[in-house]
Amino acid sequence: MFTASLMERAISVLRSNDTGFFTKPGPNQYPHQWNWDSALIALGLSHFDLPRAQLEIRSLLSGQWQDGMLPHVVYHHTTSDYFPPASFWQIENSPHAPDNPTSGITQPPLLATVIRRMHSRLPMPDFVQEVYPALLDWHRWLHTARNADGSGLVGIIHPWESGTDDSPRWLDLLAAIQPENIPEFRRGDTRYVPAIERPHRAEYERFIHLIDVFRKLNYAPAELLAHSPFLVQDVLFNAILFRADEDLRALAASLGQPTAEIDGWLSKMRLNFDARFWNGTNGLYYDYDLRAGEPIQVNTAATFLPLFAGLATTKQLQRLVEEHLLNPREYAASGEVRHWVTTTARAEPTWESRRYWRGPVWIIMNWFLIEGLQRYAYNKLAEIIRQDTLGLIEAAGFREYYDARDGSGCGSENFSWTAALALELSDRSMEENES
Ligand code: 9WN
Repeated sequence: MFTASLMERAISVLRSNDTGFFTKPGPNQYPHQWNWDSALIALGLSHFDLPRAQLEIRSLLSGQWQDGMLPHVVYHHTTSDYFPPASFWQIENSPHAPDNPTSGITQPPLLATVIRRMHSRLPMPDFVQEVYPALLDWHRWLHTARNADGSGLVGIIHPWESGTDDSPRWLDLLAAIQPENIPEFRRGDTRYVPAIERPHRAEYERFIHLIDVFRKLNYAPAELLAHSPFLVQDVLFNAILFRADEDLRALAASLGQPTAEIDGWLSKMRLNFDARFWNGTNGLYYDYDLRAGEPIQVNTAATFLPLFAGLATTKQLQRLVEEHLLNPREYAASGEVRHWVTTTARAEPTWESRRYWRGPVWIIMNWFLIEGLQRYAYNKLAEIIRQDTLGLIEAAGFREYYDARDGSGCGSENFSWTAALALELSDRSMEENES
C-alpha cells in the first residue's frame, strides 16, 4: 500500500530542506538546525545517504557547548526571519558558549538512540568512535547540570526544552508566571501558519520572558536551577533520556569503553521513575512541577513514553492501553475522530483539534508509541497505528501535524521529520531489534 512514490517524495522533502550541511525542519517556518529534529532527520537520511546523515550529526554537534550542553537550535551563522534570532539569546554571556551561534537551552536527547539504530543496521564503528565523546558529554551534562533534586531524574527549564512546547501540561505553570518588562519581540511563526494552529500570545510572552531570565543569569546551570520560574521533571524528556542512556551504553560497549557511569545513571532513574511519575489511581504518568512540589495532572500522549523506554511494567502497560489508548473519549480513533493518536486526551478541556501541541496528531508521538508498543509485543495495535500514520501522510502530505478528525494537515508544509519518519515507518526492517 505504501508505495515507492511515498518514499521518493519523502526523500525529495529531505533533499529540498537540505542546506548542504544541515537540514531545516521546515522550509519557511524553521530555517535553522533543531536538535531532536536533526536526530530524526539523520535517521531518515540514513535510509538513502549515510554520509549525509553523518554530516547532519556532525553539524548538530558543532553547536555543542564546552560544558557538554547540546542546544535546541544551532543557527550556523545563517540569517532568517525566525524569532528569536541567534543574537536574542546572548549566549556570549556564558563562558561555555561555542563559536557557532546557538540557543541557550536543550531539547529531548534522541541522538544516541538514532546513532545506535543507524549503527545496528549499517555498522559504522569509526563514526561511533568519533561522536561518542560528544554524546557522553551531553548525557553527563544532563545528569549533573539538570539533576535538580538529586533523584537522577532531570529537570527542564523551558517548554521548548520539552519539544512539546504548547502542551496543556505547561499551561497552569506558565499562567502562574507574571512576566515584567518583556523584551520587545515580533513573532515570525504566524507569518507562515494560521494563528489558530500556533500558541497564543500569552504563552509566547512567557517563552520569551524565560529566555530573558536565563540570559541575565548567564546560563550558569546552578543559577538556572535556583531561579528559573519554570522547573519541571517531564515524563517524556526523562523517558527519552533513559532510553538514550541504554543506547549510549550499548555504543560504549561496542567500543570497549567503560559503562559504569552510565549504569549508575540508569539505575538511579529506574529507582525513582515510578515514585515520581506514576499515578496508580488514574493509571497515568504525570509530569512533576518542582517549583510547586506537585504533579501536573494533565493527560497527554507523553504518558505513553515510558513504553518507548521500556520502563513500564506489564500491569502499567495494560492500564495505559486499556484505560487510555483504547478509550474512545481519550485517544482511540473513534466517532468523529478518525486518526491515531491525538497529542492530548480528548477528555481534557484544553483539547483543540488544530492548535500545535494541544491536540493534533504529531508523527513523532505516533512513532514513539509504535516503537513502545512493539517493544512490549503489542504488534497488532502497533501495526494499526503504523498504517494509519502512513495513510495520513500519504493523503495530506508531509505536514508538521494533522487534524485527527479529518486528517487534514496543519502547521508547516514539507516538514522534515515527517518525511524522515515516513521512511523509517515504511521500512519493515524497523521491527528488528537492535543487537
Ligand atoms: C521552538 C522545529 C521545532 C520542534 C519543536 C516544535 C517547534 C519551535 C517553534 O518546532 O518548536 O523550538 O518555534 O515553535 O515544537 O518540537 O523541534 O521543528
